[in-house]
Amino acid sequence: LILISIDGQTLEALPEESILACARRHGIYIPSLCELNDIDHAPGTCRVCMVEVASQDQASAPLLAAACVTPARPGMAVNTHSRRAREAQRLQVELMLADHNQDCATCVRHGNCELQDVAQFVGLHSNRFFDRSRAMGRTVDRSSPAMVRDMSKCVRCQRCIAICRQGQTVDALVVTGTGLDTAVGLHHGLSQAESTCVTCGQCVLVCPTGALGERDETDRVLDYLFDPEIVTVFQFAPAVRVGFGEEFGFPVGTNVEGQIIAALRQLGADIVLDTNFAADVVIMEESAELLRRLGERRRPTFTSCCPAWINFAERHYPDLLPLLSSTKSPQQCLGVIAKTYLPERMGIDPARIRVISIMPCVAKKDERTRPQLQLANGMREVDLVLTTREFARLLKRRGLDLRNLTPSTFDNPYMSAYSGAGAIFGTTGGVMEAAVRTMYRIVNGRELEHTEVTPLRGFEGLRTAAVEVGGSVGTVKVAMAHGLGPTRELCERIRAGTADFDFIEIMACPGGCVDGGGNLRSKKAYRRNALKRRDTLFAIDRANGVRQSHNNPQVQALYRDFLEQPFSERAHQLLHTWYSD
Ligand code: HC0
Ligand code: SF4
Repeated sequence: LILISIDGQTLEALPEESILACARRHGIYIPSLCELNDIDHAPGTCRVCMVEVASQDQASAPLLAAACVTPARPGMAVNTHSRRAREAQRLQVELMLADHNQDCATCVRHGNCELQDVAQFVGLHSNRFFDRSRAMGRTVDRSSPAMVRDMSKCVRCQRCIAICRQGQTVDALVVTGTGLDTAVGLHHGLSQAESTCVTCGQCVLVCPTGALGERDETDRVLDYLFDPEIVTVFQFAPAVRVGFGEEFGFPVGTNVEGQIIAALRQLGADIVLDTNFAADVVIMEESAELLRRLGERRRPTFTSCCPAWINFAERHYPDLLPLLSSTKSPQQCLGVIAKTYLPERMGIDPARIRVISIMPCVAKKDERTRPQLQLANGMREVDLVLTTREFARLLKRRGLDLRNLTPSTFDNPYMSAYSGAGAIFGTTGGVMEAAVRTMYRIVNGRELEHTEVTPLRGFEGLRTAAVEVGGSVGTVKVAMAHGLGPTRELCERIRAGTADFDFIEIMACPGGCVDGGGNLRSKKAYRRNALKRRDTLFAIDRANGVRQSHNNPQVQALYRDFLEQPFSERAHQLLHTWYSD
């Protein structure tokens, strides 16, 4: 038993526990910035968590120590708010702000910044050392179509490096320079676009300030909305409806689909469609593709709807690219169908249409700029992508509060209905389960008896299962990975020839899209809400009268009136793509 005293209270500490962790566990607040417990990160670089520790012999003066890296020892007496501790904490924040971009009002993180929080906590009212030329001389990397890396706002906490290196195993980021020139950069001095970064956005989720963020495109959306010549077509992803309410004070995991539709109409959207509809279309194409490949004994097949996974495969495992399904992602399929089939049905000039996606994803922004994802006339399939964070900003810019809106429903008769299978795309294992439901029907001519394929629903980073599809196909061996650490493990096994799978689902973000890198940011927390959001997706599926993609009546109409059948010449031309190594 380790007993220590913090601010006069005798408390029990765990073996190897730091003063900070012990204090936090007992509800005592010590300001901190670089540390992030959820990813086991305590580099001791910011030193905001300074506390006074009485010396054991009582003879000498108390020592100042950083609470995050000082282990609790028996008999230790800690003071978190003596005058000396408070002054040390304040000095650290002041020094950190000495070369920090002070233009807070223009920062994407304004009002939601952990540095602002600690500055308030330590009572910093002025900055004696601010050096504008040093702060503003730091690198701002805008090379990526998806992300901006602004080193004038970096506090060198290294959380981004930790999540990219240990969490995602991409290891794109590295500490550069020394002393006052210390910064975070890409290996070999490359820009974000040239580097091995796959724009998964996990580093953005853990950044405490506005140093990392998506490329903000809210203004371009407003331009489209206010242009009378343009027909704005919005889509939002499966996971957005269960992760967005939190920004406006709804409980975690609340389904705010109806409020999002209402908000889009208030913004002036001309047509509101659902990415879930396109997820059903993807299942039609992907299941047919998979069965065809199984017939040709080509295995395994990887899903290809997650754009950060495509980036990862292209940059880290190009030899595996032939294994990826050629079916485009739901975001892109929706864009294509909205610029071909929809205008034909609705009598709109396709040249006037702009498709705008709202995604819990950063990589969807660079997916839409891929040269191979254009229509034959050079039009982009998708014109703009907003992350969930930008969508929240957009609503605030227009004075809209989700709580004050009466939920609405989709009303487009061609591209907004979805099945339960489309809805569960937003969580790990969802694409696999949706595909199994449809493959079973194709092979057996009847529906799967137990619609919910529970063996696919675990949450471990890498899961495997054997699914009985029957008929000529028999048992299908499947694997599902979420997060790029488990994905790398699987890719290595495939490369080495030691894996035996038919179909593999990959989601680059740990948790899948419900915890995607474009989602709302939390402070001092990482990945706490995925399971509640996922439960709501499963509930949406359960409540849906139509649970299989092939039974979606609007999907049936699309094939009857336009595409003919999965893999028809037109379907192939519009809904399939290729990857570049
Ligand atoms: Fe996803 Fe998707 S499920 S990647 O996670 O497949 O972002 O939600 O929109 O495209 O549908 C994200 C979520 C999507 C796509 C879909 C897929
Ligand atoms: Fe690493 Fe992902 Fe951040 Fe790129 S976006 S630097 S891959 S964590």
